[in-house]
Amino acid sequence: MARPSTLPIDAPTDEQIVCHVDADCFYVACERLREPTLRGEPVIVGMGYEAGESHGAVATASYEAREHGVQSAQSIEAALETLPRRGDADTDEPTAYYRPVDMDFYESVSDDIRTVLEASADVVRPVSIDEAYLDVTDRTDWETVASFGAELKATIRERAGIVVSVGIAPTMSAAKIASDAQKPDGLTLVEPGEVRSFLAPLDVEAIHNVGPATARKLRGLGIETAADLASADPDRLTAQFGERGRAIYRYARGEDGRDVTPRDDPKSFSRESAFSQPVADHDQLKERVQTLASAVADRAARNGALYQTIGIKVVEPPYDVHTRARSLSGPVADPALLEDVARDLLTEFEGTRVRKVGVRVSKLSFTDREQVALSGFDTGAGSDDTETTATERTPPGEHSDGVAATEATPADADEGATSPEPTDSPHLSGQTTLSDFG
Ligand code: DCP
Ligand code: MG
Repeated sequence: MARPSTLPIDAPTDEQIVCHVDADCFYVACERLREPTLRGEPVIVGMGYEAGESHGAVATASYEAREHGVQSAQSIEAALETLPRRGDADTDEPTAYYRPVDMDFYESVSDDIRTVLEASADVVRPVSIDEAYLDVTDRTDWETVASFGAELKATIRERAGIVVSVGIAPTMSAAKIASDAQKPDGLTLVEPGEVRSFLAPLDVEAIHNVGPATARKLRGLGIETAADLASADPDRLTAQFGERGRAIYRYARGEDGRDVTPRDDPKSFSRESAFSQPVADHDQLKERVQTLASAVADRAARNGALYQTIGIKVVEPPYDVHTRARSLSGPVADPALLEDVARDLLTEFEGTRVRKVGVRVSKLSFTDREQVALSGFDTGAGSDDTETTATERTPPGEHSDGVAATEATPADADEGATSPEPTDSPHLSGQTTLSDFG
């Protein structure tokens, strides 16, 4: 357990718990599911490859084949030189099985994995066919997260038949690097407070938003590792790379405030905040909810969103998640009303010990700010309240409505970003934690 000891006792803890899950030699693992004799053998799956032919490229190779130097994107011809087709070669030579890509089958296996992920996390962000980020902040804690990760791996193996590697960290960047650190069948945990030292020895290119071209330029400046980048002069980096310079400097220092968000359009905006110790003082909770409501209102405003439903989340230790929501008669953009409703919903929890609170607006409609200002909505809309209540341990898939806004960075081909990533980095050094809840 490594919460920063400098935090005052009532300060919110600002860690999300992020899992990054990535299947091991995924296409090969799928082939082995339906052809168990391939287990333990060198296997190569070829894209554009047909049985008995030598055209196409290696989509992936099993770890047994990788030992011989076969790797993704190599030509099948080259792979065949290293590892002839089983049955074609003299018996003494190492050989491999070759199989053509079968996307329909791999996608069905990917769906099986996804079903387990959805049941295990409040937010799932798929990145590719075999890879996803999970926000599991409310499903576990830093004391027990290692067994949570082990259980997740075991469930995926049991339900989908696939071995995955998992990285767990307080940031998306560190979780992704961690999942790769002990492949195959890895489980790597980077605790809060360890992120910077975990990143330090890595090549700059491992840092989020540093692609090959930026890495080359950095090396030209004598900046080779994440540690070098983390201790570089941020002004110099900004002069050289513009805003990206400051961003990569912060990523190298382990400061990655990106929240795990689904890829869909935003359906809600939410902020939440955890306490390092459960809090029963209702005034303190009210104050926190007010701060969060105001942050949510800001975020909605920045995105030109009107909201019709206002909700709160209250988490009782250890993991009992209560949500309350109230629908207004029409969509509004009204920070004062938002704060009032959120505080009002909280009154039900007077006397409850709470370890986390959150505020969310949903049922969004988007318009431009000018229209909002001119439209003169009746914001005394509390009148026809439809109050929905739910008290439960968060059920599988409950995240589905909990989409948080992402503010995409401009695509930068050079940096090979796999997806538009949110840049909203609410690192408020010891201040209210602002992360989304589902
Ligand atoms: N893939 C591909 N072409 C590439 C890289 C990957 O077609 N150049 C496909 C095949 C992989 C799948 O995508 O099985 C997932 O990609 P990964 O990078 O996660 O690779 P693997 O899952 O195969 O291996 P690892 O165990 O390293 O994750
Ligand atoms: Mg993989």
